[in-house]
Amino acid sequence: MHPITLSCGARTLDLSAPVVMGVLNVTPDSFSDGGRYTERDAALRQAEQMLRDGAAILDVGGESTRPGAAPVCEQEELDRVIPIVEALGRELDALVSVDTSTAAVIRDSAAAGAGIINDVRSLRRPGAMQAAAASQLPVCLMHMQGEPGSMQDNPHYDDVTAEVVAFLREQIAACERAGIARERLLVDPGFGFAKNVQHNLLLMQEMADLQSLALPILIGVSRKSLFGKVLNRDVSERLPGSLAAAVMCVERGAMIVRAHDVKETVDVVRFAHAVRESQRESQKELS
Ligand code: 7PM
Repeated sequence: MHPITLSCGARTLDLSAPVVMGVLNVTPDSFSDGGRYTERDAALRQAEQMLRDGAAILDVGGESTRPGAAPVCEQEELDRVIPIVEALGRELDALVSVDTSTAAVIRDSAAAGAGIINDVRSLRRPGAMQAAAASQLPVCLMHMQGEPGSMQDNPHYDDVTAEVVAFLREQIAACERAGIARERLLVDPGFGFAKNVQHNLLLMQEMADLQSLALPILIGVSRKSLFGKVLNRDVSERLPGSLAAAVMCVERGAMIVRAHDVKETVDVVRFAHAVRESQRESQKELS
């Protein structure tokens, strides 16, 4: 199977057990004009708490991937993301992933000390593949049909899981052609991205099929609208659903769980892993 550690620039990620990736908000404070300072401070405090709660990775993004979100211009994304990436590495020694699709942000993030590139567009934007190859960093490839702006309009699949696996297989091949070694890749089925409720549920049920790609699997379900639709819960009430889904994904092979509620997610991920490991332990006793 895939290796148990992942080399992430200056840092190493231990994947002998599943880990939690904390989602760090770096939304700009539009009400204070010298805001960049307060923004960075707030992000650092939130990051410290997530690390204390057991996050192995901190995911930093410019909030441009939400459905219907206005695209952020390149300079704005750089200004938001790069100082945070730099501070998290230097001041907290954190392993940082950068949620970006932009070549310049990939390049500058790597130079600022980021450890993982997390691209919901799987390096399909111009120059992104080359920038990721040059960065030497691991890359998370995520499945999405279409673009964030229009993706929820009317997604269609004949077989959602098979199409997700086929898409990821193609992106892996494209990365290898561009000089990104297979050992540097992670895969993500992209829950909530251009998928209706039935697509998301079936994809979760069949998620173990992604293990055929033989790469570490990352998933993000935290607080997504899926729980709003299935459980009729507002975004502030989606933690139980998110935790149940995290457990189910770990049972089906997920090794990195992206989440807002780090402390709670770390507990359920550890417990799901302990149950999975008990089988291995009893097999060891028998042999
Ligand atoms: C709808 C969809 C609302 C997505 C909000 C989001 C993922 C990610 C995001 C994910 C990876 C959110 C997001 N989701 N990166 N970035 N996997 N790799 O919940 O599922 O913050 S954005």
